[in-house]
Amino acid sequence: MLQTFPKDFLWGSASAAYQVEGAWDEDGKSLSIWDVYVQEPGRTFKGTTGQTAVDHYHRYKEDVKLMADQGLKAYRFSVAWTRILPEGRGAVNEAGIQFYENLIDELLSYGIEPVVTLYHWDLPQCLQDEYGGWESRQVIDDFAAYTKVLFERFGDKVKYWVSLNEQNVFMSLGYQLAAHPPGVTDSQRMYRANHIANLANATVIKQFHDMGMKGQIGPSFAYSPSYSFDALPENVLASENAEDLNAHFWLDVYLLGRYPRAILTYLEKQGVDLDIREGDMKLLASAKPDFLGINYYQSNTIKFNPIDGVGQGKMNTTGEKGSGEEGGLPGMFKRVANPHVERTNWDWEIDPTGLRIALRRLTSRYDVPILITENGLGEYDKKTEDNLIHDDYRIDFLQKHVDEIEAAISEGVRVLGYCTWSYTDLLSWLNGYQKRYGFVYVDREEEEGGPLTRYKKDSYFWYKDLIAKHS
Ligand code: BGP
Repeated sequence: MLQTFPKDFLWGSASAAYQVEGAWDEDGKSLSIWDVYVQEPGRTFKGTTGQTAVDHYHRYKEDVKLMADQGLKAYRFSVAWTRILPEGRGAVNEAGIQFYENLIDELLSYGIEPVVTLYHWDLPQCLQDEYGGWESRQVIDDFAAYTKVLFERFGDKVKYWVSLNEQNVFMSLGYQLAAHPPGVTDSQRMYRANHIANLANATVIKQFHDMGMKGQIGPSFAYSPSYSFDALPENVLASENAEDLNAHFWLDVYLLGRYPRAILTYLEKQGVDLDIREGDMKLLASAKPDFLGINYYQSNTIKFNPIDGVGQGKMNTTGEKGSGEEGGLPGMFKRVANPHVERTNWDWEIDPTGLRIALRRLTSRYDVPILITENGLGEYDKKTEDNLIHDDYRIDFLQKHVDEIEAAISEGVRVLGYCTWSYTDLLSWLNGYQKRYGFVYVDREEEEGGPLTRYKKDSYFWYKDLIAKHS
């Protein structure tokens, strides 16, 4: 019999603090590395910031009411470390706790399950200044102390916790490609900081289990399965390289407690030293996530890349279709356009089957329950004069992904839930406000200001019907 979505499936949607909250300097919050980074000229599309974002901090009740009316079962959001511990460690800011307590209570009053992300990229700037943030092992203790506060304060109300959001993205973009803070291009520093982030992630998962918390915890990972462009053996080998370096390098650590051997060997040949110290591997092996969160947007099609081949290509952050470039790692692989799929205006490949492939691969390799923590379509949306938003392209995108999840479930994959990205429109880190993802349209332009009024898109009603059908 075809298995379908279980009755307790978490039909959800997601956001992150910096992208929705605004109130960047209110109620005792200190600055995060993103608050500072966006102020440097040329860092983001048209200099957009999250200073006001979509003002969720002040409008959370209205947003939760929209969720409740839609029948949403789960809402994934992140906590801003800078609201809880403005000095990065030490004294707790009760106003910060109060905001999240209110949000959690509001969700629970409508029967919506809170899914709390501990870290979605907004490290306190003071820790960056004091010891270089993720480049110092001091961050492990500080992250553990911050998360302990959250576990103690919200542990009786929150059952699902996400540890680090997309460590692969904030490390690569932060330390190799200089596209995220701290804006570094140094592979040695990236790999060392990444190892420290692995230790921090493991420490917090272990702490959660040692504290006897009732819920479940796991990291969320940006997974784009690699496909070989064709059957040319050197392209197939390049695709293995990409899968090992882009995915297993993180996922094996989370779920198997070790780094993939081929990548360790490769890094050694490159002269990269991860600075693995005594006890590190034991710690990594001792902290098993209860589930794996995956953020799926697209797949990666891979070809051989010679040693003098392409390096990092330009990202399309403007929404000008076709402006993104091929990119890769010389001697290892390069990413090329998949001729079989369509692309968005930001050149992201639309590949619903890739989600099923992702779920199948991860289940075969790790056999762990999976929570889809993000999946969605960033596009230009137009509001009509009578305040309607006909985002049929988004409905089509999401419906096809849901169908593939259902197929994967019927093939034995354990999926806990599906959080679309995103609930309301919000700030896209590098792409501004014009790249919209939400079920709920927010009336604002790139510049600060705008009425910030919420409008339900057609996709809002589509998801409402879908949830009702499966409840
Ligand atoms: C993920 C992030 C999200 C979100 C999403 C969409 O990598 O976890 O925070 O931003 O991607 O990406 P973008 O905003 O670049 O279109």
